[in-house]
Amino acid sequence: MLEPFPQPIYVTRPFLPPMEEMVGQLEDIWTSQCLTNGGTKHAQLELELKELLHVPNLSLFNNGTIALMVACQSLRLSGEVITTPFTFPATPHALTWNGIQPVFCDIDPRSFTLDVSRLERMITAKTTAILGVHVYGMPCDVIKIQEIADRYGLRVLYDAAHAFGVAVNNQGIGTFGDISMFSFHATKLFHTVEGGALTFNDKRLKQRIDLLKNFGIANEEEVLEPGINGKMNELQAAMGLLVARHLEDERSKRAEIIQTYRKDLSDIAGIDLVLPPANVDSNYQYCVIRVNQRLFGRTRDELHTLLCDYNVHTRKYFYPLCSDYSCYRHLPSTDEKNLLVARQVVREVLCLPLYGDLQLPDVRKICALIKAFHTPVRSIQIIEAKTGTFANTIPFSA
Ligand code: T4K
Repeated sequence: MLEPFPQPIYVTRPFLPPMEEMVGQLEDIWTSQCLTNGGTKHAQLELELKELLHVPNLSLFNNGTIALMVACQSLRLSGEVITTPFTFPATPHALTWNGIQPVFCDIDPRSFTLDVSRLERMITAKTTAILGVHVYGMPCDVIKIQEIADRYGLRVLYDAAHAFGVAVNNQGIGTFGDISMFSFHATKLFHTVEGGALTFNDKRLKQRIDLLKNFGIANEEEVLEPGINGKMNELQAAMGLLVARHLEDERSKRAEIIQTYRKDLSDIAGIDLVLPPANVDSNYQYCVIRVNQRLFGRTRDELHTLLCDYNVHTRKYFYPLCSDYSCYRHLPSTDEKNLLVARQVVREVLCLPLYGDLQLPDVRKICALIKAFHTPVRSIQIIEAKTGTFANTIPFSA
């Protein structure tokens, strides 16, 4: 008999370094009296992250959304930008805040990222860029996207909010396209409480990006552009330095949890664990399953509610599609027929709890619950009116 968990199990929990390590960082900050506007912690974190992410250039930000907005400004994007509807609201909103119209392209049924076979037909005379999202840390088809962008003279941006530490064929994910944005929100594998970064290959961008995130201030007497406040402060940077120290430990614990899910979910019909292809180094940011209602016997929404009743709080990331938000529904690209795959995927995916402190027996229990909720192909027994005996058994799927 499976009992509900006594305490809520959330989809994630932030990694917290030992408190005494943070106290040491705070002492440094108190001594320096430098709290923000580019202190030593900030400088050190930029250096460390360039190495960790295997990128040549990096600028830190106070969060990923502002970073993405600045990325658009730094490339002077305008008109229309093609992106995915299967993402967090920050992706299209960063475009809209720049006066750019998001154009939603359907997604690939396996990677859930932009379907490159449909990209070209979304390009118009107003298109200035493609904004791919490495959703759940699953890389976009970076090679084909670049080919298409080069053919049409478009810029390429990546929302790599979920992709810290991901590599494709041993190449850091932040080296593809013109600019990539990483989120360092508390819910991410690597975090600075709130925070983010832009990475880019062209070193000339560094000066412009750093100018834009500091109000456009060049020096005490010159303001060159209408910039914004996107600066990461010293307390955020200090947290980042500590989280970085423990990153590999957190990542390997998550890898073990994913292996446990993989094993225990493998024999449940209609439940597929979503995993990246073999040439990708995963960061284990999310544990995503896809629910096939016909085989599992229940919908994704039913499974979500049932788990909730047992105190397991999964998330339907990223339902609803951005194209279904009231602020975007009027756009031509939100047409039902344009987004068939995204519409199906968004009804079938569920993010299960995943964080380093999640105990393996709890993972096994979550899997056992899912197994218990599985309703095999049901049978209706039709009783013949005349004889009262069982005449037939008709299998059907829900
Ligand atoms: N692009 C993409 C593709 C993104 O996914 C995101 C952010 C962005 C851009 C923007 O980056 P940032 O500007 O945020 O850097 C969370 C995060 O707030 C958000 O950063 C993230 N994506 C998104 C996928 O997840 P919510 O609204 O789901 O968070 P919340 O508060 O419901 O937290 C989820 C669970 O985590 C809670 O049930 C409990 C646990 N939790 C959360 C926090 C904040 C804790 O245990 N402690 C905590 O402090 O958005």
